[in-house]
Amino acid sequence: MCHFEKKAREVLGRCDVLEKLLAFEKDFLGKKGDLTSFLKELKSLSAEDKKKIGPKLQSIRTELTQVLYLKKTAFESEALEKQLQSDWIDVTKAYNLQNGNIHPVALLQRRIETIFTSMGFEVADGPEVETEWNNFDALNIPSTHPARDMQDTFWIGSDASDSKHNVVLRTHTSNIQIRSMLRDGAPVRIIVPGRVYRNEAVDMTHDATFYQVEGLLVDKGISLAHLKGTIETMLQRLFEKKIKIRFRPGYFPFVEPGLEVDIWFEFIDKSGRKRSRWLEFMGAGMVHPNVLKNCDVDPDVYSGFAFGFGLTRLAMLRYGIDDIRLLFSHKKEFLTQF
Ligand code: FA5
Repeated sequence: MCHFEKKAREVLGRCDVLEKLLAFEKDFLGKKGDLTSFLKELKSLSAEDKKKIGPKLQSIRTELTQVLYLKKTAFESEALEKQLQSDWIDVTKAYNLQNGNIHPVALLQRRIETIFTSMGFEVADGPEVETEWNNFDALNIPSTHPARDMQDTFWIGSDASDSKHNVVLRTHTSNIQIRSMLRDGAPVRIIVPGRVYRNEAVDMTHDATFYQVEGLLVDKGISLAHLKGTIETMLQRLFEKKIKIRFRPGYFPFVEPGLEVDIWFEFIDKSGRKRSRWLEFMGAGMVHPNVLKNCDVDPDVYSGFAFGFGLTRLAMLRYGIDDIRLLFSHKKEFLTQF
């Protein structure tokens, strides 16, 4: 038995692959294995020998079985690890992943922000869900004013008696003129790119949700000449060439005088001919004294200009898009062109 035990330990020690281990299990511990035969032979022994040898055989069996089990699980997990390594597949390859690209309106917004910040403007932001007072009244557009009809909006909640609590979707980014001056006073130099809403019939050039950029500069001694220089600089940097502009009288209740700014626009028509014409580009003017007063800024000390243009319309112009609806149609073929 001593000899058997020694041999079994040696063979088990030499089992360096799973196959050898399985062979050992069969030869020593299996149904017809050596140890099993010893155990069977116990029957023919005397009661005294049975007592002596039986427990010893059992303890050898337990020990060998345990070592065998430990070795077996080690080999199995090693084999599994190898298989996992060789069978590894990149499941993401099943998808045709493509890089996204920046939306043309966002692209233009970034360029405009870079241009204005280099001129010392800050980029301001604010809520799209706004009080009636910030969107209209404070901008010199009381509820009885006909200018309200030009910017019909979506009412979120209204009690008609209190414009500071009535809530609307903002119709323009001019609301941030009010918020900015009420918070920081003057001087102020900001641009406000952002989304605005109008209760509008949608067509090729009108959407009910679109983007604008507001500009506001208030300081001592500001005049229309500063406005002209600022707009010309922006256009020259945006279109990478000098752009001719002209001022026409325009009406916005929150500026006085109010202006429409046109740009001289050169383009190639459908028949391939070079064409040019004046194109309406933005509303602008000197900030109305009533607006300054509504924001606790003294109009006898400060003056300023404000302007606002449609960022979505500018994207159409810049990239030659003739239907505004394409921009937010989420069509990949269209959006990946920019
Ligand atoms: C305004 O919204 C004024 N707040 C602009 C302003 C600011 C004037 C500061 C003076 C001083 P207006 O309603 O014209 O103005 O809109 C400005 C621009 O938004 C338009 O020139 C146009 O480019 C764009 N826009 C207006 N309505 C739509 C629409 N439905 N869809 C797309 N773009 C539009």
